[in-house]
Amino acid sequence: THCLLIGAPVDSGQHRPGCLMGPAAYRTAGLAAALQALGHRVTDLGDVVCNPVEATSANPAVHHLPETLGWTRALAEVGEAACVQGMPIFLGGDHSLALGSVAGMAAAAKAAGRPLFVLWLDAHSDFHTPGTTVSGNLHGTPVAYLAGRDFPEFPPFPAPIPPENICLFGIRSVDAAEHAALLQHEIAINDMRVLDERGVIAPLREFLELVEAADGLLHVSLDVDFLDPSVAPAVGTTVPGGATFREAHLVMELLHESRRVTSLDLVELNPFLDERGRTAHLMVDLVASLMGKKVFDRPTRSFRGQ
Ligand code: DIR
Ligand code: MN
Ligand code: MN
Ligand code: MN
Repeated sequence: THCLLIGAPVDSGQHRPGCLMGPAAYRTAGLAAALQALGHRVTDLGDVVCNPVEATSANPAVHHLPETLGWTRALAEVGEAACVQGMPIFLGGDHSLALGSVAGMAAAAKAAGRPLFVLWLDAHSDFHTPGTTVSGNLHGTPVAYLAGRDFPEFPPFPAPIPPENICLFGIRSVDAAEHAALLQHEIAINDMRVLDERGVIAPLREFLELVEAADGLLHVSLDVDFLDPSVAPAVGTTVPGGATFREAHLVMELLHESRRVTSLDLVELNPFLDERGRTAHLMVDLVASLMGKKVFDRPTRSFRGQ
């Protein structure tokens, strides 16, 4: 695979400074070398630059709207262009970057005449609109944007993604307005209760079978807080009870085996909240699993006793 690294030092979708250091942390933790070691070709497109777009929201809680609009436009453009060359990997940056990354993937999918599917690995449902957000943090809105909900301040989403093509996975923090809106949509909601009961394999395979049956493209959006804070502490919005190290690697290995993933976001890493790049290294290891590395790369025969 030709991997295209797209630096997205987005810090405007929430209030705690630090996500802008994410792209540098992934590079420092050796993301490119890890991909090359697996036989992939890597091109680092550098960091995207944001030109703010003047605008105001009807909801006074919404902050940094001009920056977020600027990132959305720039990342959609860079992402759509990158799709033609290979697999875009967006190095965030807070999750508001997905307003742009998924818009770019949707435009590319539409041009290619292929259906786009989205797997959202996150503690949060990110299903607010600019009208319903209470925190005003636009990192809590991208799923609503890609599902085609009301975003009057934003460019129309290129090809809204049908709810049955969206899968929320690992969620355990949903605000009241998000909950009410999710009940109106047929989005697959694999919250932690479902994963406790069924494990990660069955629900993920069900979704991957839909992607396969439709010959779809698959965008994966990996929020650091999908993981339990005990293994991934460097994120501003930790929520207890997340995916374990083993569950997260299993998800990545299943995704690799599906051969379906065509683009990826790495979001919400705040390297300032960490020691020695621990969380950045874990994220790099997870990307390696997604791209073909086994956690324990034993020869197959050692499992067969010969
Ligand atoms: C909360 C937290 N639902 C909000 N959201 C996210 O502020 O809207 N935290 N995405 O990571
Ligand atoms: Mn601020
Ligand atoms: Mn998120
Ligand atoms: Mn989150």
